[in-house]
Amino acid sequence: MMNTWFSELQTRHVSLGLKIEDVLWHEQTAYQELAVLQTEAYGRMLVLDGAIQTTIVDEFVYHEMITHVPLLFHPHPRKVAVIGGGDGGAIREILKHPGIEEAHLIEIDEKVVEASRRFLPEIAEGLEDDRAHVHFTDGIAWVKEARDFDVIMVDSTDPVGPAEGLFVPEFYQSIYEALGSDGIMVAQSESPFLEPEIIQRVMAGVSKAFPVTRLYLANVPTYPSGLWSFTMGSKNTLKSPRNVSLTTRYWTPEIQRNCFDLPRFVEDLIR
Ligand code: AG3
Repeated sequence: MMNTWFSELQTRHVSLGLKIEDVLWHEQTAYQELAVLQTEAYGRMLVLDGAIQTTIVDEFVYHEMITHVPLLFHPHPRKVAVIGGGDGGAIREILKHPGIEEAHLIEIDEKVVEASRRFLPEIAEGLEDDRAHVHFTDGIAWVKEARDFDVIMVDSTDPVGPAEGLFVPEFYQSIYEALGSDGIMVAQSESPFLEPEIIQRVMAGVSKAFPVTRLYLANVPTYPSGLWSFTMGSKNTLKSPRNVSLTTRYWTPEIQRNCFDLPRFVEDLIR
């Protein structure tokens, strides 16, 4: 393949093009179109229904930020769950925290885990840990039965297709009920540049269920616009984050301390 490009149509008017060296896997699963591509610039990359999910080069940003920020606001996280996130990157980061006893992954599409284990082992490695439990089932139904979780992270695809039901107020309410008394949730909530109304929708939905709601950002170059958001909900007032020494590449204690400092236009968006 001499000059082959993959481009994600991020909106009707914006696309990101990456030069492809190889197609490692491509199939229509029961839920979505799955591809693992070898890119020149970002290494191996997982794509679902045409949307870039993760790449070897920049995955650390998203996986560190979706996990460490909420985990360090919880006083003693032991039992946590990731809804979606079949690549396993969030689980790998969660397991860096000393007190974790159980890290559950609830992924609807078995093929995402299979492809990640095979082609993205650096990301999926956490899934082989004894504390990791993988459930191939619908996250919405699973959360309704779950109880006493400390932190729940919604590591979903965009709110179209299989993930649509992960962006509605009823789902955040079920998460609230699945959490213990110090419970915290976080959900990936898209780009403030390209999808501001999704951020507003997630914020509104999470604040219906949780008394405390916060937004924070991180720079993920392969996601639409490169600026990404996470919406956190907490049952209690947030205290200062705990101090834990973690080996990371994006997250720092300083980023954690200042994570709720937002650019003016993002503050305005969620006011
Ligand atoms: N889940 C969030 C990906 C959303 C990206 N959207 C897009 N490319 N249009 C990432 C899964 C990583 N564990």
